[in-house]
Amino acid sequence: MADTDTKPRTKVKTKVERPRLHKVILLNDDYTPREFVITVLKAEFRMTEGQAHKVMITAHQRGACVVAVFTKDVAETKATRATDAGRARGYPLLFTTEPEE
Ligand code: TYC
Repeated sequence: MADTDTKPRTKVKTKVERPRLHKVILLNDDYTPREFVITVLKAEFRMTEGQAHKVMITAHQRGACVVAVFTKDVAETKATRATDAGRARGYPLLFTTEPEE
């Protein structure tokens, strides 16, 4: 029977998935000064003046703009910090997060 011996054919396949990324979204409002929005984008998201201006204008014109994508924790922390920076100055500036895809 040596010729007919078979080995088990079951293989354990480990599946590793990348963590889903989350978008940070800047929402427009009628009260926060444009310059302040740019200041927050530069401070919290390490943007250049030019990048921050482009994102601010896009949110201003279209109502919202994706700022960047991060892991869930980082996205939520940055959105909260940026929103709080506006609130500390009495502005209704709002950053939200949502999963990508
Ligand atoms: N709409 C604001 C104004 O006219 C500026 C602004 C832009 C506020 C983008 C929020 O996400 C924003 N002063």
